[in-house]
Amino acid sequence: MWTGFGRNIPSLSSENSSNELTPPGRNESEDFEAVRQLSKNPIGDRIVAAFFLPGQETVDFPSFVRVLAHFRPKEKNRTREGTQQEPEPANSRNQKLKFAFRLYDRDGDGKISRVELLQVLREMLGMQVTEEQLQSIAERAIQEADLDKDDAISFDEFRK
Ligand SMILES: [Ca+2]
Ligand SMILES: [Ca+2]
Repeated sequence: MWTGFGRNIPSLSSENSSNELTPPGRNESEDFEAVRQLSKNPIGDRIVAAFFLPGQETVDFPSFVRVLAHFRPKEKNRTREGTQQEPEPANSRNQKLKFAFRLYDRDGDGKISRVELLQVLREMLGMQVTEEQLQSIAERAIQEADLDKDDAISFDEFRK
């Protein structure tokens, strides 16, 4: 599973009694090393790696949607008392998928076209990955999800 920014941050030890010989500034250089590692492996590379696992021919579309979900602003989880609130656990997955689908289906024709997918990808990932990578990701996602080969993703194909 893709862990985003997950990385090991060394915990600061409070047991300094035997550490008197440690030169000051050591932790700063460790911090610097962590930053350097991160800049060597920018998020764009991680995103691309998440899509293109070694030996994998196609993109797993549900994973693709989950990866993209990391780039959506989190919905505020407000609890409004008094307003009608029906959790509908059985349908919640479908509701979420419909909501996500509408984000992609810009013209509302019930299908996500290659252009629409590319638009969303560009908005979500445009700062992190190259145009070439965006097109490659869109191409693979369509290939994987498009079961009836009309070069677009219907809701039925989307929720598979
Ligand atoms: Ca559309
Ligand atoms: Ca299709």
